[in-house]
Amino acid sequence: GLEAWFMDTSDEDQRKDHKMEPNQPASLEDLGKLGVFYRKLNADIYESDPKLEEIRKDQGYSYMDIITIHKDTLPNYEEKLKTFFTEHLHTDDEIRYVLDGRGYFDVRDHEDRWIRIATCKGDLISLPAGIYHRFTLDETNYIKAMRLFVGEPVWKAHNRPADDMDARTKYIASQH
Ligand code: KMT
Ligand code: NI
Repeated sequence: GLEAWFMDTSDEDQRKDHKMEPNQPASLEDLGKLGVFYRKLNADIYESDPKLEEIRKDQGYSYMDIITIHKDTLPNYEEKLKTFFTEHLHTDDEIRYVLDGRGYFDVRDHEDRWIRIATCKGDLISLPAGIYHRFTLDETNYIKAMRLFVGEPVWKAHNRPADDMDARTKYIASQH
């Protein structure tokens, strides 16, 4: 399954794992409490996977596209990586299904600590609207992911501080 841990506070290379010494794991239950959900699927059959179809139908994920993040394939690669790694929130859930490669999704917990979520091929992850988060490649520098969305996608990132936004206040309220 998926591995997650509380991050150290060093600001060296974002692509390193930033585990604490000793490691402080975060559990799926910790993540679930923050509204972060996770499923494992068979990414080898993503084009015709009945399990993925079922999730898309049940959750209303009508939109999907595929993003490949690699220096040779993504226009404005460096700039986009900076944007992804700037702490932000969205007005909608961020849903990603890793088809190949790997990457780190970092989310803030209730005490404003960073939890780093290591995702790899077959991981479907959903971050709730209003949660502060960021994304980085790891040292392999490559990920291919399906982006899923309910209805017309809204990619806009609202950088922190965005505490007065509806999405944020609703998220905070949902946490009590
Ligand atoms: C995002 O919104 O942060 C991204 O699309 C990058 C992560 S997708 C693996
Ligand atoms: Ni985001």
